Amino acid sequence: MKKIIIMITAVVVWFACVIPYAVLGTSGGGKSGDQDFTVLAVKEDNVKDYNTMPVFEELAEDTGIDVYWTFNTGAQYSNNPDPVGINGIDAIYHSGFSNLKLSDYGKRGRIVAIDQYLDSMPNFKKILEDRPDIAEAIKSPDGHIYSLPRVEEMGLKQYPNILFINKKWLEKLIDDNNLPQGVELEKTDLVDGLDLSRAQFKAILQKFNDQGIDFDGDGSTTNEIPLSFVSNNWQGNESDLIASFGVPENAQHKTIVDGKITFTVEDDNWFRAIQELNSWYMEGLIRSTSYTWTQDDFLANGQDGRYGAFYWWEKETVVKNPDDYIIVLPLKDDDGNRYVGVSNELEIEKGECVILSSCEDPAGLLSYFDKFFEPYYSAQLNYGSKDSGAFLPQLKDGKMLVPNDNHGSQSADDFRMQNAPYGVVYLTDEQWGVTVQMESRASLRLERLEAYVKPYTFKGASGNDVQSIPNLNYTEDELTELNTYESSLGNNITSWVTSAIRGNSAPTRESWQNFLEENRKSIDTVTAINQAAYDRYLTNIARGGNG
Ligand SMILES: [Ca+2]
Repeated sequence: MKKIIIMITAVVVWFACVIPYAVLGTSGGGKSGDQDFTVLAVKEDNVKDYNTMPVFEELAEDTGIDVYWTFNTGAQYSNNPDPVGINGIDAIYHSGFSNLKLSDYGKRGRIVAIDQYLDSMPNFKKILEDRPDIAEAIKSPDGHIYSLPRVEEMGLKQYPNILFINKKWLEKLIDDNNLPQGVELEKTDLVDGLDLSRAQFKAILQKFNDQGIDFDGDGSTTNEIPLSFVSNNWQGNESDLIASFGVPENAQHKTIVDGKITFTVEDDNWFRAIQELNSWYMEGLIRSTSYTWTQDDFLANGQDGRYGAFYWWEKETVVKNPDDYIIVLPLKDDDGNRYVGVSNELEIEKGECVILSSCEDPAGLLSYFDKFFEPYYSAQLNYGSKDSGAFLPQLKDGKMLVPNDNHGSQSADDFRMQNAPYGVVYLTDEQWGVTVQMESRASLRLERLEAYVKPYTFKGASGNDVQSIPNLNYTEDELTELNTYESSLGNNITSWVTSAIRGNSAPTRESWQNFLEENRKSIDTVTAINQAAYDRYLTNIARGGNG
């Protein structure tokens, strides 16, 4: 009945007045009112309507379950303080709920405990049996599972920064006999894996910043940007520049060294890095934009061809002339060593999809979503529908989907952005090369990481690589405490770092110590809670996820 009401405009107006933030009016096209379920998906307008995507049509045919999709943009959705209160929907796809929200809504009975419906979910049930780490990662404090996860294991996310440098600009320095002192390069050296110390790299950036040279040849000698990145972004940030000083930096300034949760900001090498970056900033080698712009701004500006060097996930999306850029090995520190940190970006993501308690047939709806975990559907959700041309028409070896990289004038990125709904997928290590071939750019990135980045992962005193912090499972009290301390600590660190680097003089040791002192309680609390949760995680994984 509720679904029919949605169709009646007059009622919609009344409804929207009574219940602000109702989902009404944001729906896709053509609902006939006879669908089995209505699911709200958070998506931007440039992503195609799920209701007409071939993969969802195929799912409907396969399961006999008809789902009507309605949409919120990210902005609409984030303005809604209580999306679970939206009338007329059975589930939220791309809910993005935090641990705290999942636990809170679950405890109050507003979203469904999915683990109670495993009999209707053979695929998900098997995943939980086969992968105790995933089971552990997606549980809430009360032991229930309140959301369907996204799992995509490619080994890419841990290393989100590669340093690229403009080969043409280096060639110009060589041609003009203008290489900085201490840098000896032949043109034949200018290939992927360029070996530079941080001091040499800085000297090259100083040349790129030389106001007398028009490196990009556009007629202006002052618009070159020596080094570019997006501070505080999940990828393409300056973490590995800081790491080059001998500290396992990442975007959260937090990592696992020898089994211990560790904040990098307390490390003397971290402070030395911030001091040095202040000098790079004052010299104009890095610009204020790197601290203020979004990743879209960074990508748009890269098209102008004025980046001498940049950190990013891959070069192909940043610049129009990727062949002109080569990979620099992680910069050598004064002691001759190279270091990179690992990010905390996870390949198991919680909170992708929640079922509302108002759903009249959770088992039915979950049996539909259970199909999403099959490689054939996961691949299409992740890359776009087979019938939209996301894959080559022929299966390789009779069973493997091969992504189609050729979309005419449309870039692979644009195609995927418009055609792939993402969300609940299960693409694990063992799927690649068996049921789905990795996208060529993903496998290229993996090759680059293996050759030029991963070998330099920071090692603890034990000789083991530092590790990402996995999805940790917190108690309710811990979640509440983290809510109090964690995000404010993150903001404080960002704000101190940004003003220290962009200051008119290098930050003093005293100001750093004061900053640490002011945040001591937060640092210690977050560390202790993370550590306790990590220790439990290790115990539970060892027990096979039955804890
Ligand atoms: Ca220029």
